[in-house]
Amino acid sequence: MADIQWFCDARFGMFIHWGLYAVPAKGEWYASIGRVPPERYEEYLRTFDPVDYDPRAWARLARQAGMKYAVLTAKHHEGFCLFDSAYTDYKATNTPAGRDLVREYVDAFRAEGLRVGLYYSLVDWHHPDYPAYNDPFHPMRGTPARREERCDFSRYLDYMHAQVRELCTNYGKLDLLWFDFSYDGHCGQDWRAGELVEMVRTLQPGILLNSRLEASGGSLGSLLSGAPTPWAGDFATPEQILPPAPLCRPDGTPVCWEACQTMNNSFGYTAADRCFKTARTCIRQLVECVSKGGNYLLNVGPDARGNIPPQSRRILCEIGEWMRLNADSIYGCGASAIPAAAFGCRATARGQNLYLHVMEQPVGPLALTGLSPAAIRSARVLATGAEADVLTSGWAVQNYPQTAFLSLAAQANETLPLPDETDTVLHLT
Ligand code: H79
Repeated sequence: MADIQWFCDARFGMFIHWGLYAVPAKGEWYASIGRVPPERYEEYLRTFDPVDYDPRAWARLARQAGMKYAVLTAKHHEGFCLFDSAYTDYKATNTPAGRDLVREYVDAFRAEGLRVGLYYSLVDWHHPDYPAYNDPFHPMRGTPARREERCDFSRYLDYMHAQVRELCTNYGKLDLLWFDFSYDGHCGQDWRAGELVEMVRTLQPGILLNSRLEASGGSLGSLLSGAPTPWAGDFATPEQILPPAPLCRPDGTPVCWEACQTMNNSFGYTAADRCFKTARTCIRQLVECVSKGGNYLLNVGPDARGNIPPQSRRILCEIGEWMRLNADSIYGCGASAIPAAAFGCRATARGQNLYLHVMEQPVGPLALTGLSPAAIRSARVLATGAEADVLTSGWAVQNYPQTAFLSLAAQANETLPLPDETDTVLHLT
């Protein structure tokens, strides 16, 4: 049985997009957007030389940021494999790296105590048996080519299944497999998904699967329906969008989900994209996910030498500083009985613990509308332990008995610091 509890408790993971696309440095969709012919793209095999690849350093960075798991692109849409597959020459062993880069990642992240996941693209722009002509995304789309006559999708499926078998056999216990993605004519059983899932779950009992054997970033699949397919996966994967409320089935059962998000506007390393979010924005997105019962998979795109961009490292360090003081409001937490966003705060909860992420410095006391003062046993700033008093007198208290007013002033004249760079978390029990 898939053990989803660790995943829901973890809440925060690292997505790593790394492949040949790091060489042209224009993002992982470059082959498609630039309509780069395979012969030309293959030249990156000779120039992908990751001399700085240090997965242990990546893993430390992830751990120090407070991330509990990671997902690395073993193969992205370009078709290049970071692992030593027996079924293709288009792989890391045939680059100057000359070795299996997935194995080093798996070993390093395990050694740092993180759960290990692999991303595997169902889409493949390099394999000759992956149809191109009518595919809206394929680099060779629309090109009149004899290629299509020889193209046999069932042979591609054999290849794809064989590679997934390799990933599930050669790297010890995997915690998670992340397929990407389904679209017109390539969805569910078109991938022979039933057979694939059975194989994966046999080889890796307990592994978690995402939803994209039948879904994409913009669709969530049958996981949210009353009757999920056997290949619906264990968690939904909204991409570059956050659901407005917790996800659930028609009968109200919550559905696990994980939002993947970029730090700039690209997953794969993009030299020109310097449009990075602030750490505070990332923290707020993490908190928003948790407040709606979801996970946050934050992406890094290492360059072709194997370096995570300095902007990304900095964001992760800053998130780590916040997490060291506030992680209790993240791990094991989920949606609370009060709305995800209320009182100008975001609320996360774990059992009897309610965490209010104060996103705006209130004018005077913080008014918790609908939360009776008697219901609050204790209110403290999570990071410092400083007490926040529940007001017991004054016109507001007299006129709004069903509203608790939290004074953020520890003593009469001393306002608790609510720093500008990060949100303050109030811990209520
Ligand atoms: O691996 C990351 C993306 O490359 C991949 N999923 C995440 C995890 C992904 N596959 N498909 N999509 C994302 C959605 C496709 C969006 C597109 Fe486009 C819109 C393809 C063409 C137009 C994005 C924007 C890519 C090119 C322009």
